[in-house]
Amino acid sequence: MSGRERVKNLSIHRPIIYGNVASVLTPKQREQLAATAPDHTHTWTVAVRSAASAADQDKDSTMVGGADDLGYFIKRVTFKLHDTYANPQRNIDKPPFEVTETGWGEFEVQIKITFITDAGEKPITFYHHLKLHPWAAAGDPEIPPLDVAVKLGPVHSWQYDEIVFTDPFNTFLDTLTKHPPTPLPRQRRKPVPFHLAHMAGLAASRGGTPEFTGLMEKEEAERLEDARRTLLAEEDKWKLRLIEKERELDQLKKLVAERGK
Ligand code: SLL
Repeated sequence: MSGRERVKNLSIHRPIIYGNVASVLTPKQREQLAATAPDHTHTWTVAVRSAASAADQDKDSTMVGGADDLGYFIKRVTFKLHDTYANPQRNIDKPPFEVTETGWGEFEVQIKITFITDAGEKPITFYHHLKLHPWAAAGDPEIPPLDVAVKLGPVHSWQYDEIVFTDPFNTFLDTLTKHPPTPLPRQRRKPVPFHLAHMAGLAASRGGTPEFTGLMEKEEAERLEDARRTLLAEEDKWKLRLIEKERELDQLKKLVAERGK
């Protein structure tokens, strides 16, 4: 058999991350924006990247993910920004799939990924809360002032996800298998900067430039498995309750019928 057809009962996935990094504007940057956007306080980059970070990164790099060029299966990423931005719909048609801007506020970014035509797949949409302000310590929701935030360094907020293609077209499957994703490292390769080490355990994106690892992937899988088990147990519990209630109802109906006699 030849020609383009779907390969049944097969699914293949590609790990991606989407999210943003943000930094407080330097005095020089603020000066440059004084005439056009005097209220802007931050510069940020929102992006869709491969999950693995490049191994040969500079130790000061704040780049998260992006080891692989995703252009082999992604045709376009559309970032829909807040309406306060000029041309809020930004279409990015080649890697890197990202938008860098300056601004003053956090908002929800709509991220639509369109696949190459050969994929024959519908676009998928993610939503990301653009994060500018430092992650609050537990129980302290205050936004620190800019002079404090600047000392904490860039703020990262990234989400790991896997794009799953089910019953892919044979030609698309070929394209995908020709581009295996860079595996995630088992553990973080970048040390957490000393002054942030006390926060390192709180969240994946705290304490320096984060990196997605195989260990995190495993932990996420375990969390999902736990959740699945809990759901199944809940389902069983409610099924039992339902059976009990149905029995009760039957008995009551019988009682009513007998009384009516
Ligand atoms: C808020 N929901 O009300 C948010 C909106 C808007 C962000 C944040 C600047 C745009 C521009 C900008 O940061 N907009 O001046 O081009 O807080």
